Amino acid sequence: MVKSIVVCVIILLFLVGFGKIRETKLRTEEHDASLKKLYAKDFYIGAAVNDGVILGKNTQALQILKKEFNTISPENVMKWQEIHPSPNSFNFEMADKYVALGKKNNMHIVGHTLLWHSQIGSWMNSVKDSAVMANYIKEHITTVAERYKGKIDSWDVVNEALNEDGALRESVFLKVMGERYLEYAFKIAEKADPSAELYYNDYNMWKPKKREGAIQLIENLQKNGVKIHGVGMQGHWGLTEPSLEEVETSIIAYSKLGIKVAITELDITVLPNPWELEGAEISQNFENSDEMNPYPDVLPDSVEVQLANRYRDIFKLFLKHSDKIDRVTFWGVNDKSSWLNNWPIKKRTNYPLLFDRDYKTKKAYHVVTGLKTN
Ligand code: 9MR
Repeated sequence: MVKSIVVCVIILLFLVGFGKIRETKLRTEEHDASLKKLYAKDFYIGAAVNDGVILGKNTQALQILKKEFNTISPENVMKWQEIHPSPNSFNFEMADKYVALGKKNNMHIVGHTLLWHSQIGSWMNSVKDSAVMANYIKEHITTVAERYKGKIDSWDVVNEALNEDGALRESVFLKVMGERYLEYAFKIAEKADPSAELYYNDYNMWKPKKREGAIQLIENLQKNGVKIHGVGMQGHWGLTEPSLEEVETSIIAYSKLGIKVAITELDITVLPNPWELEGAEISQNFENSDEMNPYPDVLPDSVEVQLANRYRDIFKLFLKHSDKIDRVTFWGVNDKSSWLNNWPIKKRTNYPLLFDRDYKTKKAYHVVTGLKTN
């Protein structure tokens, strides 16, 4: 009797001890893990940064950024409206700080974006003359790209020039200058900074018709001898859409054009989608309601697992094509600051990234790192 009690106590002590060792090991692994280190041989891995990170005010986000990521994108500070608010004035204060942050931490620095119909200087919308439009575009791209010459590694030269059906978007640039604005923008960017990589960037780049349109756009540039180094697939995706097959088909198709593929703005929404909304067309906005905001306090475990599985599948696919993919960038550091809390419905609680509102790693983080450690 006494003997069996002693044996039981020994076994119990052993189990407790083992548990402690395992717990410590897990904690150490979490502490040591780093996305950028684990994926160093596959692709750059990054995050878009906002004012709080750039100014160093959000110290927790900054800590994550330095530990986990080796490339940054400016979520807003390089957009036309921010950097060039009126025809004769430029405001480089935040953009300079953004570039300094990247340099200080030895990161691959992305410029986003030189030409986008949205967030553009308001006067641009009333330009009617093609030569005047061309001059404004030239002045803008030249001034910005020359300032950061040799510092920005990769520019999103043109952003979101396509409709969902693959035709060119009726932007003010297209209306006033015609198709040639695309070639024009890339040529000016190349002249301003010949060492920077030049990208075309858009959402829903997995959709077959949009893919065809993008391929045509890129081939037209190439046919005319215009330099383009890569294509950005933004990656504002959901738990089930797009299918991995569509994403894969696009990665392969773009790569066949002889250019790099980057996943430039990755986030996975877990919230209901009003109507049949897809992508990131920011002019769309809808009413908030309890039904549309089902997890205001906490994400149920079942959905967190779904999100983790989705990230696992997506990263497996990225790894399979790491020879074609140059970079994977998340659109934000953690859930709290994601644009998806305010789009397409304002003031919801979304959970699209790998770090939660308390700057802690989520299950999704552990599966993404786990793919490289297990
Ligand atoms: O995340 C950005 C958000 O804070 C801005 O309000 C919005 C408008 O400038 O742009 C968001 O970023 C967009 C990016 O620049 C281009 N692709 C779609 C992104 C999400 O709308």
